[in-house]
Amino acid sequence: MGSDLKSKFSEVYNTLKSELINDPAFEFDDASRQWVEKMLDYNVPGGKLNRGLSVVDSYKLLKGGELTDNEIFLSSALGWCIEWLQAYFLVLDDIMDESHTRRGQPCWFRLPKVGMIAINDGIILRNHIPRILKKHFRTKPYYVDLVDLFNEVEFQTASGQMIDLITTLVGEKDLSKYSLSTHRRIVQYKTAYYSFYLPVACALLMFGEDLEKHVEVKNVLIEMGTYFQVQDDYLDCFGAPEVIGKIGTDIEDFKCSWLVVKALELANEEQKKILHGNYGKKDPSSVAKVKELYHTLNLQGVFEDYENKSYTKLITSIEGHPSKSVQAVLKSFLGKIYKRQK
Ligand code: DMA
Ligand code: MG
Ligand code: MG
Ligand code: MG
Repeated sequence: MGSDLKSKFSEVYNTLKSELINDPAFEFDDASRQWVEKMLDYNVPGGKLNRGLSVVDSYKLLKGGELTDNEIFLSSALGWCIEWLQAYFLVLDDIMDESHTRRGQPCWFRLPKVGMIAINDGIILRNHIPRILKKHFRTKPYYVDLVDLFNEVEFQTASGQMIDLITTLVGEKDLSKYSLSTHRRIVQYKTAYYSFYLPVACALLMFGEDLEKHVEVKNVLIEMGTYFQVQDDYLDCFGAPEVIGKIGTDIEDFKCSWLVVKALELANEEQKKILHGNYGKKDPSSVAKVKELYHTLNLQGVFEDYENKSYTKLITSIEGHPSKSVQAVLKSFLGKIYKRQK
């Protein structure tokens, strides 16, 4: 994607922010306006912006030609709605996962002046989305479908987060209950819908398409999202914190991560004992023992193999699609995440 579209995308953030800050709710109230501005700047634009930019990118590939200024603005605004949704989920996810850093800075709730106000900030972020949609898309023929899409995907993500969180209770009782099928269900719901299906679905709706006719596209995107979250699980342990911008907590948190599922699959009885005795413990020596076992089991190699196989499978599914422009959308998205380090 051209740097011109990227800088236009960033400009749209400033427009949307100033509209939200100048809400009548904060009239004559500088303190509230400043809080919202700081909260947005801290939590919304600092990521890779893959999801948001993908809406613009996908729309351009569907159209197959240059975009008008209005099309750039509208596709960017939809992209930002996804970035807002992501910010909302991450602010709350970091509280629930007891994380320390995000995007190379302390998690929002870790700031002394913020603390549990972050919960309400998450709710504010969530409430900004329908306001953006109403302001810019109310008169569009696809407005109802757009609102419905965001509602559905938010529900799916929150459900995935719930399954992610309550599954740790199962694991605490009996770690051997963690399986690839449980993992799959968690990541499909908590990550794949909002990160992969939503950006392309937004572009399709804006292009005048009926989402019901694109079930195949949806299936490929969910596969891609699953692969993306396996990468996230892998990087939680093997990624460099200064590159991924966050310190992993999956081992401490007893998470049903792809790594622990693979470890359980490959471990002998002796090694299983190490897992059962150390997984989900906060003390650094337990965490180190789990990591050492991951190394012994060569989970880096197992992951590399998974990554190569997933890529081949995804490319094959994509090339089976009848439309060349849809193929281009999917390949572009896959290219952004294949072998990612962050
Ligand atoms: C996060 O899963 C999913 C959502 C919906 C925020 P995670 O806790 O593994 O994400 P991260 O590693 O970024 O904290
Ligand atoms: Mg987390
Ligand atoms: Mg989480
Ligand atoms: Mg993670």
